[in-house]
Amino acid sequence: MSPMKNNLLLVASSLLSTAYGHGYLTIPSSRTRLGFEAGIDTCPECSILEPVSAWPDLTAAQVGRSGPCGYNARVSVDYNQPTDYWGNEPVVTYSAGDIVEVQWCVDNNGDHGGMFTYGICQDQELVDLFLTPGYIPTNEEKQAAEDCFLEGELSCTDVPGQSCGYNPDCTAGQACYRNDWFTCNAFQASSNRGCQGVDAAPLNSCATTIAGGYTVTKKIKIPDYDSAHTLLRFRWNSFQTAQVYLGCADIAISGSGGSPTSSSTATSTSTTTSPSSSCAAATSIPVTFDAKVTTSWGENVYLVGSISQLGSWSTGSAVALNADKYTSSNPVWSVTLDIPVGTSFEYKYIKKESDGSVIWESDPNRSYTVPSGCQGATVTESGSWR
Ligand SMILES: *[C@@H]1O[C@H](CO)[C@@H](O)[C@H](O)[C@H]1NC(C)=O
Ligand SMILES: [Cu+2]
Repeated sequence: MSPMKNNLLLVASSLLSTAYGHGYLTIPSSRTRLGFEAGIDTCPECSILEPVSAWPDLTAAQVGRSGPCGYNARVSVDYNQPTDYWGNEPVVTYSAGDIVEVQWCVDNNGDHGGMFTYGICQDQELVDLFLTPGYIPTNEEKQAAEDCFLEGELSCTDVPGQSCGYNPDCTAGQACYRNDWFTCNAFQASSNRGCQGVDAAPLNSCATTIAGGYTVTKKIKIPDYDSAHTLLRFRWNSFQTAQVYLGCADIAISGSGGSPTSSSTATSTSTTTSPSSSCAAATSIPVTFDAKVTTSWGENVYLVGSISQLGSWSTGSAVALNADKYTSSNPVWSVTLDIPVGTSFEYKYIKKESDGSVIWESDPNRSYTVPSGCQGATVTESGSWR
């Protein structure tokens, strides 16, 4: 990056940091996303609670008018209340115990670092206040719900093998308790400040209105809870600015004992308008497989699995990963494959030795379902050799 461009970025981000865009929950479709797609919200990444003492005390900020679901002061939209465009029915049904992929979108000028978390409040009466058409919860009710969402925090580390460097699971002193951006460099760094995200997702892999967005994809574990209509709350405590960003998606959870095949895929229900009018649905999505595998010289890593693109379990047809990102401290092998949305498959990583022999990962098989998304969306599936 040239010094010139770097200076421009510095200026732009300092000017924009209080006024403009940051991030919002996109999968499952949040109320904010639906408001954006319905044309009601001109800046979905701009629902901001400020000023607050957001860092490092992650829970101290009172939510006030923002509530758990966000208030966008630029357009005076209160997402804590249902409208014709959101809040009347769930956008997705999960099963208790499911591990599902969720995603939010961060603006390229608003990557303020910090930590993000998801929560589900299991007090249905309280949540119902946010599902009642025509009713705006009081600030006290909003705070009570926020406290309940924080109590019902979905711990990042509940998902086996997930890397949790940006979630409040960790405490001061741990390596994950960090002050840098979600990007690969500290925001005080003089160069390479914007190298894109937790997932290394490309710019414009999701929609924002300021400088283009990139996705942040993680998995959450759905708690053992049953509700025909409740809320998934997303919260990002900014490090760089005294701000918190909040949003909710309307979801349903079929409790334990439900059919294990009831899916975790987004069965998007239509509301009064077509919420996806500004989002052309992708038929296939580039899925990046990042595998941490420490290898020695001459060893290579491959992906083999149950679909033809992954060699139908034949090691001779396995897909080679590349070591472009590999370092001794972060031994990542990677490959990106375009796979049709909704495809479910099982797979494993294998190592091929220089003498041609194959070393398999231990059981169980890994499994994956390609999520649905807008054209341009990307997802990353990260894992470590086992
Ligand atoms: C993994 O998948 C292969 C191929 O379908 C199957 O033979 C094997 O039993 C599976 N392993 C486990 C632990 O389920
Ligand atoms: Cu900002």
